[in-house]
Amino acid sequence: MYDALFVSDVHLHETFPQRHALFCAFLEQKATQCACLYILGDFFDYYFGDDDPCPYQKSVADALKKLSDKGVKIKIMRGNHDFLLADGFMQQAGAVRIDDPTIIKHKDQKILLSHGDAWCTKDISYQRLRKIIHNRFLQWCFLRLKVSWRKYLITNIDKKNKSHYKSISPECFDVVDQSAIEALEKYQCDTTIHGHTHRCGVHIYGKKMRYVMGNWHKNGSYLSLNKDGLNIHRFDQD
Ligand SMILES: [Mn+2]
Repeated sequence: MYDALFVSDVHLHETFPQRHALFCAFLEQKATQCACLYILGDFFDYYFGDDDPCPYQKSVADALKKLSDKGVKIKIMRGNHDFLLADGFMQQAGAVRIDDPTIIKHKDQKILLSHGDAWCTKDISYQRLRKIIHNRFLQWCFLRLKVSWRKYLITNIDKKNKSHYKSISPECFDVVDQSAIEALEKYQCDTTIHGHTHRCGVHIYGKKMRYVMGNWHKNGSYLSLNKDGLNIHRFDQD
């Protein structure tokens, strides 16, 4: 039994049925073994609002609800792909939304949870976009638009973002170590867990640690937390 499991960047979408099946297998086989499942952003590849009548969203919420009905707590943070995830989805899924960043306590350790994109500080134009998409007032206005308009605008932002990534060097969209260290110091944590970059691994800064989760494009990636600490795992379907 684990105290918590962590995933991020599952990037679920109805056009990726294998990924969906892989994540559902994880929910049934692994997530039942933990007290709390944390989803740290980019759970959906696209998300146009809780009022989107798309049946796919409902099927994902139902899969999470099955897990929460078994007594597992589910906590979800928004990423840059699903910044419109809100309480309507959380209710359907039996989940609770958490802020970015969030601090959790485990024994005498404080762990900083984040999506991680706020620390990609070399990418100035992305940081500008990030401020816009997470602005509460702009989100409120955006949610007043018809779902079809939101779809049009979000897919266009995404297209621009993808071409932007092609035009910059790979280290430009990685987390800047110094930015992560500053956040760890600010919140007085020794460890952080995040996703976003899809560069699964562990970074050590003296006594401080940064755990990065991978994406779910081919196989699953998750982190476990129990009395022995944190461990990175890969998840494959049997
Ligand atoms: Mn992301």
